[in-house]
Amino acid sequence: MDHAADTFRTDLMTITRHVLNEQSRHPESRGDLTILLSHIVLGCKFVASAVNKAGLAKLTGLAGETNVQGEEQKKLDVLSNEVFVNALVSSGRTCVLVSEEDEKATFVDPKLRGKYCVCFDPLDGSSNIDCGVSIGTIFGIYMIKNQDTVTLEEVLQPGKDMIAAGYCMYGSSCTLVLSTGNGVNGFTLDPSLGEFIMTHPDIKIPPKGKIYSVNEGNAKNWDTPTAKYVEKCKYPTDGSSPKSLRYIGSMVADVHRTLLYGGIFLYPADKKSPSGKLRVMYEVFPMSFLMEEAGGQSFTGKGRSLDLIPTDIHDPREIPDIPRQQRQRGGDQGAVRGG
Ligand code: FBP
Repeated sequence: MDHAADTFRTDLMTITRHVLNEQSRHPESRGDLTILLSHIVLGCKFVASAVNKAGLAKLTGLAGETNVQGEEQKKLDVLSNEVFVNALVSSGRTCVLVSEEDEKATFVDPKLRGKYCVCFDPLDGSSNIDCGVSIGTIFGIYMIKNQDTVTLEEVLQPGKDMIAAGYCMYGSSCTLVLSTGNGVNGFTLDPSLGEFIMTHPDIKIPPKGKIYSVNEGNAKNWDTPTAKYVEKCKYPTDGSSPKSLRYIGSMVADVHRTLLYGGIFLYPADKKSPSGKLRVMYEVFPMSFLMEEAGGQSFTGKGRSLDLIPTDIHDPREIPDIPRQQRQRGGDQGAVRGG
């Protein structure tokens, strides 16, 4: 291994260079997606630095608000959300935003609009923020037919209509994994350059994995098929060795490990959360898009995750004692936001 050559590697494949190469594969492109992605990258760099110095800058702990899921918001949740909403609106390439931290979809001021809808979880794995365990940002991008007349109906698209997705993991190193529909690539932030450099080209999930990842603390609420499957991971009857359990409790980190090492990550619906816990538009869809692009699969237990058609921007949103079919489709869930 020629560390010297590596240290002074001069032909750097930055994420910007990679995205521009991808853009050149689409002669019709005006570079809007490239500009949008560069603003998402900026948001990730900001959050990476904030997470890094959270303890020092008193950014740990609660913000004193609760989000649409009824979860107490962490200071970093609120800060990350603000950074991404500002970056996405100021890109001039978005018309509607869906954030885990905002009850309503954000409709961008018509004067500042572009053709993309971005669904994002600004800081996933909140339960791990204050103990310094890996957390991350998740995003998925849709093209909107008419940015001037966009409605919430148009946002509630199946995951398979996404045109790009990614996550940024804030861990021992900061890694951004991205797909624009032509494979999956990983980039590591070089703090000395402030640049994301390609370190994981063309990620392909290993066909076989020795790891299963699930919160076994929910086992008593599982349905029989789930319980049987996990049992098989622990006590295989085909003579193969038992799988190892790995569970971090941050979807970004658990999915990142699964993409690189193989295996399975699952968050099954159960008696406590009959529709599951992971949010469809800004957790399940982006991660399923990446998993499929990397040669893996993503299922709901009943079908392909990306075929799901959400009925609400925060699906599954358990609105107590209002059965699903009575729930209003779309309705007034939007707010307007300018630069
Ligand atoms: P948020 O932290 O963004 O709400 O995400 C949900 C999440 O933290 C996932 O990252 C993770 O996979 C899961 O919930 C962990 O849930 P649990 O603590 O129930 O195992």
